[in-house]
Amino acid sequence: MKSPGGVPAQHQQKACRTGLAVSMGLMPMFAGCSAGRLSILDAAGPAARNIAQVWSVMAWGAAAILLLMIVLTVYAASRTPDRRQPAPTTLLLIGGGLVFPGVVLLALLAYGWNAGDEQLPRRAESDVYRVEVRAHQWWWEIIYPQAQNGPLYAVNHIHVPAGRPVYVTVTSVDVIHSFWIPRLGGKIDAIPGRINTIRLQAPESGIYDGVCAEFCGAGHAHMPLKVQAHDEAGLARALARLSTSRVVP
Ligand SMILES: [Cu+2]
Repeated sequence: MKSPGGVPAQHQQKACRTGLAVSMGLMPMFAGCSAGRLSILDAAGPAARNIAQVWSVMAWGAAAILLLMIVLTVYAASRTPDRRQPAPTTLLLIGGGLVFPGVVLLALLAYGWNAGDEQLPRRAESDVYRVEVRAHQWWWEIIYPQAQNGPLYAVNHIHVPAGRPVYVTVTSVDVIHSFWIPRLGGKIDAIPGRINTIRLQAPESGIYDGVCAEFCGAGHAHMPLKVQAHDEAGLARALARLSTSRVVP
């Protein structure tokens, strides 16, 4: 039996069943995205919120374009070809192949550019808390250069004030790593011989987990780190427990 468009009905039913099965298979995957200690969609700071918004815009935009493509494909597959009226191929190629993706990508570039700026230090920003991070295979050396009685040192655990911008300067002593606290902001590469800075802000006291986001050798999966945000008194107590000389794990 054929549908009015000439496509066998059993083929259409099979395509629908396949689409439904794929959609249902993907649902549990997306359900796991919304919360969790390393989820970018459970954003806590302003920089991470911007990234989550870009993700949402891209995801819903891509879904809308995919839906449009499916509708056009079904229409093209089901219509009866009219040999007297050739398809407007030039219009389709220029409109669908150049203008449409060009407009979409330019709009996305402009939107994403702003979100990227949120991750970077700002000119003339005061009341900034500074921390230095040196990546090693496979641990993070934390240095507090502004501590009252000289620098303080720690391993894999960063203490910061809640509600204040924190500038984290990141470098590496061996290979390229990537510093990433997903709930507070984006990734920044730790590159030997270079210093990169990322601006983070924790809205309230608590622990925000991080990882190395760049494969850096056999121990890559075992170099987690934590950012712990405190109120003023809590931060002073935490810093008082740190070492005044370099430490290793
Ligand atoms: Cu790594």
